[in-house]
Amino acid sequence: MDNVQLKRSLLTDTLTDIPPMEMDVLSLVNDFRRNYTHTLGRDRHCRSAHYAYQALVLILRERLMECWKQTRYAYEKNDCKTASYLSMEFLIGRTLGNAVLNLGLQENITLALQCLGMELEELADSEHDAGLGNGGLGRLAACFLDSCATLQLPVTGYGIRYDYGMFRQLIVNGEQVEEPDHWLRNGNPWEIARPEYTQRVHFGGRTEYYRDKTDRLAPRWVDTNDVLAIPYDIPIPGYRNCTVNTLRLWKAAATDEFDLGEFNAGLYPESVAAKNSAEQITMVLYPNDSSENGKELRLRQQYFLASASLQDVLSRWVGTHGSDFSRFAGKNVFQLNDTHPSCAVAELMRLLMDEHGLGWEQAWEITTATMAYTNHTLLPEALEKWPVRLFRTLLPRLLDIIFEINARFLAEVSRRWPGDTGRLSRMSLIEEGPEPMVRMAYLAISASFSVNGVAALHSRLLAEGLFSDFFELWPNKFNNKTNGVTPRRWLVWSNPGLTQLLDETIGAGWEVDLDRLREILPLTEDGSFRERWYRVKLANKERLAKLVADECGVVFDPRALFDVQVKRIHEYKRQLLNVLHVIHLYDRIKRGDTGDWTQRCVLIGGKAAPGYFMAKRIIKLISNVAAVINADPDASPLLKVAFLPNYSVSAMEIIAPGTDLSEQISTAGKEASGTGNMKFMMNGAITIGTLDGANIEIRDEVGDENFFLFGLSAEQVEELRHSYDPAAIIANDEDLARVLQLLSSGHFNHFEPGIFDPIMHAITNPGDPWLVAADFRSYVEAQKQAAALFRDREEWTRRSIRNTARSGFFSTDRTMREYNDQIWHLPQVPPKVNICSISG
Ligand code: 26W
Repeated sequence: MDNVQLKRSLLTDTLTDIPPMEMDVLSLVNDFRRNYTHTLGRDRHCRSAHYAYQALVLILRERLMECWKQTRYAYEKNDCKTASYLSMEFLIGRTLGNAVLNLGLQENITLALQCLGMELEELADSEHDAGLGNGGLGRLAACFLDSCATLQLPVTGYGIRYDYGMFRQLIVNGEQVEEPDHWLRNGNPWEIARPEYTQRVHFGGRTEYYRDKTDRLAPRWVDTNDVLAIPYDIPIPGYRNCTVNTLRLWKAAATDEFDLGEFNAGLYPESVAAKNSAEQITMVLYPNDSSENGKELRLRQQYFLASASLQDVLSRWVGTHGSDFSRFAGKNVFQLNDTHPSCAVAELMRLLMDEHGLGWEQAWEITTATMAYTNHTLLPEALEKWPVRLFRTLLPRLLDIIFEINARFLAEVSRRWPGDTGRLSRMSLIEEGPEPMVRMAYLAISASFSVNGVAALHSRLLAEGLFSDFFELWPNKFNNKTNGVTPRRWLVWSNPGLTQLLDETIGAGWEVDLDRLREILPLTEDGSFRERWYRVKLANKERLAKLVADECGVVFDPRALFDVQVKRIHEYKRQLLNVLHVIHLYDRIKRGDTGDWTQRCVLIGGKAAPGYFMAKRIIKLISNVAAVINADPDASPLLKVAFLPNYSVSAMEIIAPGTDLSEQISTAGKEASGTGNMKFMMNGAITIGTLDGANIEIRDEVGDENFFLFGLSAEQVEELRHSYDPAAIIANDEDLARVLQLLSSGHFNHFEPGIFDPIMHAITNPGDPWLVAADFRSYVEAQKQAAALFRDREEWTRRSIRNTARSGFFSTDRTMREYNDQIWHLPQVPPKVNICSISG
């Protein structure tokens, strides 16, 4: 191909006269049929819905293509500053519905499919989730991209194209069983391979010094094992605005080089087979979201992402600006999604110095003016550290650079605090000890001009606690950017009933100006509006009840209080506290304490990291408690419990609209932000929660009376740790004592003796970091208030309406404006108009 002279004039570059693709129903029908028969080669004998789905994707993709190109051209033409969002995870979920929505084609596609005897919802449902993330951090990245495209900001997402995403969770005999998620098996019609932008990533080898052109000794990385990084691009359409941004995911591939030794020895198949190890780099997403496990393959993944992405940006720079990097920092910014891509700090230094000939000072100036770091966790065990030893064998040249950064950094610290050796060892990028470690968060902080947390409390705790030494040194780097969620997916797409009601009430446009939802506030006093609101919620609860019946075999009554906790299973998120409350309700029923009862359906869902013993045992407890309660004829009319297997983005699209009560019950000071809390609020659920993460800001927005608050504050939690005495709490609380008695008596594990002993032990241990027993009483009281209020349908509905009405702040449009105004400083760049017929 290389030597074929393409006649540029025949390509579309210079032509603007490709007619925009038609959006009317007839054109959609015709294009669907053309794609189905001619592109996919299917006919009426084909019974698989998959090809209909594919044909639908193709007609949407065609309609995105011209906008995608024009968006790129507009960014190029303006030579504008761009941001690269580097993330090991993008939890996209499904793309079809979102594309239809953002293209403004919902009505016409629905009609076109009707003509063809199909339903949009059915085809959308047949799409496999792109589960390229663990939870909050990965989903946040996906919401950010949606908002950046909607705001027409030049932002590219860079990530990894894992062959296997987040595992599929089965529940067998109440326990989690993991199954691989081979989401690419039937191909991914949304991605476009771009092998022409392949990059080469080095591993192993050693640093060697040689004499450069100016006869200076210069380092270079030699004897490396190289891996190719092939980009696959996914379009990210903005909301009805012709902008289509890019998510670029890297796949690892072997180089064509052979180990000549083996090759000549006649070991041809063996030397080809050895290439497999290169391809393993992007094979699977690590399913841990709270503790790092120090696996070499994970570090390979991280460096692979950082190196390929930076090389991509640099080669584009050199292509347009040549080797002059003086304006590079003014035109580029890299946002590090946690420390996972923080090798990028040292890699940018290496590329600028070793590949582009810059000196240390200039390279450092560029690096520190372009790197920005977001922290997503306060848990110390989740802070990444890599053994120096591993770095030395895998990335020797990077280790040289990290040592040099550290030496210069420590010199700065000692200038500021002469003789303070304690501080030097606390702050060093290298943790000393029998196995010296590179502290990735410190590397990221030392090279970034911005360090942010993801909710107000979290950002404050970072500055006061985890990173206090760094805050003292560089207070101005630290800032807060409270998370959000995209209202297009989490309200417009997932809750069409409420969307219609809102459209009819305040008129369209609120989807991109979510503060406008406040306009419904006066209608809380309008009885007929409340009635419509209630009806929408009821219909959504019927939809959720169907999901629960299908997936769990448990029948939920839509008139009951739907009490939901879905998120990763972790001790700090305290699903255990939820179960203790459920057992308490069951105990009340068995005691006959059922006066003024509120019928309740409790739904819990989420995945446990495969190696996290306690989290898995908590799933087992939830399952067993559910089985006992649902099978008990006294209990089941009043209380139902279900564990939903395989919680995912597409499950949440049904769960959030159908929820009344949103459980956000983490130990205060542990949940960085939470974003599920925002999805629930937006869909009119009321939160029961602690003063943790973004709950605090949710309560500030919605008002105390529209939020069920309980539990210790972050300060009280730290205070109590010294004197925590769960035995005394249990002795003084008859309800809790009875619950724990039921739990330890084997009532929920008749044929599995002892299996819940570790849970009993955790709750009664004075060292329990999550203080489950401490918050039990106030949790039960808050739950009582919720139950009582639910019986007053009118008042509950008023508060539900207020939750949606005051959720505007939690749109990622607001979050992205803040990142842009305070960190990135990108211009808003619309593509050339009239090239496509997408408009509001
Ligand atoms: C190294 C293993 C590992 C992997 C992922 C450690 C930590 C993580 C993430 C930082 C965990 C995560 O997803 N954190 C969540 O980020 C969300 C988005 O900011 C927040 O809303 C959640 O509170 C936070 O738990």
